[in-house]
Amino acid sequence: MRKIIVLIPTYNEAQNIQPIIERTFSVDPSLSILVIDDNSPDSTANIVRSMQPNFPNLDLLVRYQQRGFAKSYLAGFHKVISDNKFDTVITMDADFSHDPQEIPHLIKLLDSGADVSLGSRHTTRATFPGISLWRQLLSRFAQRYVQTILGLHIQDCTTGYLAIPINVLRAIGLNQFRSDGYGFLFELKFKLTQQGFKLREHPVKWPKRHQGKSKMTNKIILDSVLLPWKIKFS
Ligand SMILES: Nc1nc2c(ncn2[C@@H]2O[C@H](COP(=O)(O)OP(=O)(O)OP(=O)(O)O)[C@@H](O)[C@H]2O)c(=O)[nH]1
Ligand SMILES: [Mg+2]
Repeated sequence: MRKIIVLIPTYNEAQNIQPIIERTFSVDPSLSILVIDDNSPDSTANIVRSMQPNFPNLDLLVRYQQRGFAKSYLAGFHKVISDNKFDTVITMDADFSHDPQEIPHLIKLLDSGADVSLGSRHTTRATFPGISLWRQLLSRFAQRYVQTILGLHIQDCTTGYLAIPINVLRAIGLNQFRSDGYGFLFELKFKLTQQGFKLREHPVKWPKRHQGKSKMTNKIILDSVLLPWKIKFS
């Protein structure tokens, strides 16, 4: 029986955090959850604290340094490795873009021999309820762009919905990441592939965020243009 922890990075997710935690535990009460919050001004962390008495498997890491998506995940990975209580990590957004009901499917792929499994949005069976055409096109363009530059043989290089065994995380060198934002997601897959790990994909829906604001900005999109080249030649 795997010991699984779901990592959820949050920045201003006060409207989503309670329902996503409840939904995740309803899928499998034996899961654990670690919320990694960047000291959100909307008090997301306080909502998590208020839930902890009812959910003993709910952990919280609040970061007070400069906020960052990649830094948050890396801090979460380091914590899970040093806690040494789990053997598998799931990475999942707080905003319901990743349906927790897919977790058992991601785990099934690991059990059937994948080193890492991905919830992929661009497979033929995936659907995009409520996602604007612009966002779908951007995501498809990013996929082609990153896939071509980094030579990744996967259909969703930018998905943030992954299941990763801890021994794989230990092997990839968590101190050598170049990216700070969402580019972390393709850098992670590049490192995994380079080290020979077998990535397998499970088609998932990609619903738009339930509540709250996106943290995606034009600057983030522009910064991501050079990043695949930097990663390739680093
Ligand atoms: N800790 C932390 N979490 C972040 C940061 N930026 C984004 N997140 C979280 O990362 C997840 C993905 O961010 P989103 O804003 O949903 O990005 P997206 O999915 O590309 O965009 P939308 O779904 O359109 O909102 C969410 O759970 C965010 O709260 C950050 O700087 N620090
Ligand atoms: Mg989102």
